[in-house]
Amino acid sequence: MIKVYGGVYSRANMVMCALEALGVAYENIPMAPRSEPTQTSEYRELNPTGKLPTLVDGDLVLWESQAILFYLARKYGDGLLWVDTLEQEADLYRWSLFISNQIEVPALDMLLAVKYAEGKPDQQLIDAQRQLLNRFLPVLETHLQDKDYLVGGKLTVADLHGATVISWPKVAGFDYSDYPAIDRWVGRIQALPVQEKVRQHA
Ligand SMILES: N[C@@H](CCC(=O)N[C@@H](CS)C(=O)NCC(=O)O)C(=O)O
Repeated sequence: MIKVYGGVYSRANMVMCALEALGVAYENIPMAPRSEPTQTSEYRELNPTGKLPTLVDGDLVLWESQAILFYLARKYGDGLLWVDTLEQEADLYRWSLFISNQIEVPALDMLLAVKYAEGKPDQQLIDAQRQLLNRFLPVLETHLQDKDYLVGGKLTVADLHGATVISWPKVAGFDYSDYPAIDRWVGRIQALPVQEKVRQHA
């Protein structure tokens, strides 16, 4: 059976949501980021970065969450969570990579700056991340204005990854009122029944 290393409060969440949506059985090995089990030689043999998630599917050992999502949709989707044409596939890569290259770092840094601040968040750092987010979020806002999903008019792995990343600054208090289309899209993806199923692993 497929194994997913990483708990629900890590990027393994997206991987489990994809597996639930695809109806593929899996075993979850819940590990917290930077926890001791992620630093063992056994785990590092699977994932030399010591990070989460890692997927094991038969002989295939795969890390990097987007690579895992693309693999699962292509291998098990039969059209689900993926797009139908090469052009749409290019569009899926475009939006997924745009989010991971331009938005993921400031989104995560903002979340961590608040989560580990022990009541004293570094306001300068948070303001710098806010500036970066405000540079790129308008592009996504315009794109989503007339769409329910990022690409192809259907739910894909790009939505599962993207909406998770975009939700992190909100936890840190980032105000999305200037980005109503993004806010609606994140809410739509977070309300998917698969999200509730995965939360039950918590
Ligand atoms: N680009 C990697 C990032 C992986 C990552 O940073 N995972 C977090 C958990 S969500 C982690 O394990 N962090 C531990 C660390 O930074 O050492 C991916 O998408 O898989």
